[in-house]
Amino acid sequence: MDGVTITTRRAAIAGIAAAATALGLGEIVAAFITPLSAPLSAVGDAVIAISPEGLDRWAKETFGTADKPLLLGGTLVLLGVFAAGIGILARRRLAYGMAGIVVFTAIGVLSAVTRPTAEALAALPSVMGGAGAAVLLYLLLELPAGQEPAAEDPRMFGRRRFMVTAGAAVAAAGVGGFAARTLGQGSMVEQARGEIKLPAPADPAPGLPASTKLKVKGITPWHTPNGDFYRIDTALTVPKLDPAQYRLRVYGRVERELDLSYQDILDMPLIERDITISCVSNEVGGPLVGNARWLGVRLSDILDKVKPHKGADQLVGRSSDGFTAGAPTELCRDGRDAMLAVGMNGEPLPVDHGFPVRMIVPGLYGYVSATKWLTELQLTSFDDFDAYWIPRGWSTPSPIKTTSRIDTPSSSAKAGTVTVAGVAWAQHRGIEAVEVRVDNEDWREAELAAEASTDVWRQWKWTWKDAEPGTHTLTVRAVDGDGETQTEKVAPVAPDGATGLHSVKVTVE
Ligand SMILES: Nc1nc2c(c(=O)[nH]1)N[C@H]1C(S)=C(S)[C@@H](COP(=O)(O)O)O[C@H]1N2
Ligand SMILES: [Mo]
Repeated sequence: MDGVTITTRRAAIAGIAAAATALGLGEIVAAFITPLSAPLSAVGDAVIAISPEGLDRWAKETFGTADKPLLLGGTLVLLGVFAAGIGILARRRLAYGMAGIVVFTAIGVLSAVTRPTAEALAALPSVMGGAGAAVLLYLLLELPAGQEPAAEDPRMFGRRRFMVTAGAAVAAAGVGGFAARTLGQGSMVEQARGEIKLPAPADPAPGLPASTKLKVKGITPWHTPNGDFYRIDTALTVPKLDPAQYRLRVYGRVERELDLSYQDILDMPLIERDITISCVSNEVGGPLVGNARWLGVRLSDILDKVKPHKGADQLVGRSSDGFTAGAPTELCRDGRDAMLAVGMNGEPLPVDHGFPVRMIVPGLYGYVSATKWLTELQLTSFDDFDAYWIPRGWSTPSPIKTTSRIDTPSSSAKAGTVTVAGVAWAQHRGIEAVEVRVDNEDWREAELAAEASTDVWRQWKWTWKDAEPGTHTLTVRAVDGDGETQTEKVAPVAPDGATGLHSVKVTVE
């Protein structure tokens, strides 16, 4: 070989640098189209979309809400390994490396153009990223190989040039890509959100008696602050909708279609209600539940305007990213406070929780009702359309299971008097009683906070007077507003919600 020697290690680094450059360039180009078309987002989203229901559920159960960072991290590690391989192949023959880049570009392009919301130019970020990677690989591997070695120290010359080229490319793509992510659409939407002044509700939330909230250390706060509210969705990159451009289309089996702007929605009479929402994937005792004060338009007001046809028994909410959830039309207008929410705990919906508009239906799990980033309401039937989670093994809408949770103590307590406390929920039926059991003793009636409405959870507490040293098991169960006692029968989260009783093991000292 007569040019500068290229070591395997250097070839691997060249491959990784080319991949990093491709991702950064892709982010920059995507900032001018839509963040969802960036190669990493597009591929991640495609993986979520095609992953079989079992894998999806496994990821949720194993990683909880950390599944997205893990998916991204895993994708990056895999990409790094392949990129190093491409570099090594390119060292043997540049054409091999180029072929590898073409394959990866194709994966990016295919992922981007098959997203349900793909824009016309969705392929461009991956194509430009791939082109950038090809150029860099050529500069790093082919040019130096053909070049005359410098007289004094051939290795030195080659190494410096290599490091500068690779470093500059990765740094430029990295800084540019990061800037594109943070200064692009996302920050514009955050700014627009910050400038919104929500109108006062025509029908404010009913006043709460002081006794709605218990003063117990360690109990779940009655209102969940927005920053602590659980988040569940399939979005790897959260949709950022500009309220100025926002449209909500109401169509399907209706007498009259509607097309509303964000302002049109704000101009309608707004109601304000405390409503507890929960996720069907919540394990017994789990954290996927929260209570917020929502501000929004009654769904029945919207439905009265469009006049659904007979047989349009399903109201499907579709989000800007293609997710769908379908609720029974009748239930959305049976007098309950089903709404299109624009506000959450006194501020515009946070972007993570569906800004600018989402659906909330008291008494239904989120996956069949609570579409975030809502852009379409479609009147159809359950026979004609399956929403997102239905073909993935989850059932059509069914009532939320009666659930109770012990918040405190969590694992240890001091002997003597111990306050046991938590929350219980059975939205739209309400909670009538909560009972606590120590080990295998009798069930004891807990004290309940006042009921704000049947659509919210109730805090409860029970004073354990004579906690003796040792390990004890505390168990809780609730009775719902229909007088039904929470079942101790254990069921998994799929297909329609977990059952069983929440227990904690407490070491008393
Ligand atoms: N667009 C969109 N909306 C969605 C989802 C989703 O994946 N995408 N997930 C639903 C599910 S399963 C739940 S439990 C709730 C969670 O709402 P939160 O993230 O505001 O708590 O949102 C619902 N709305
Ligand atoms: Mo959910």
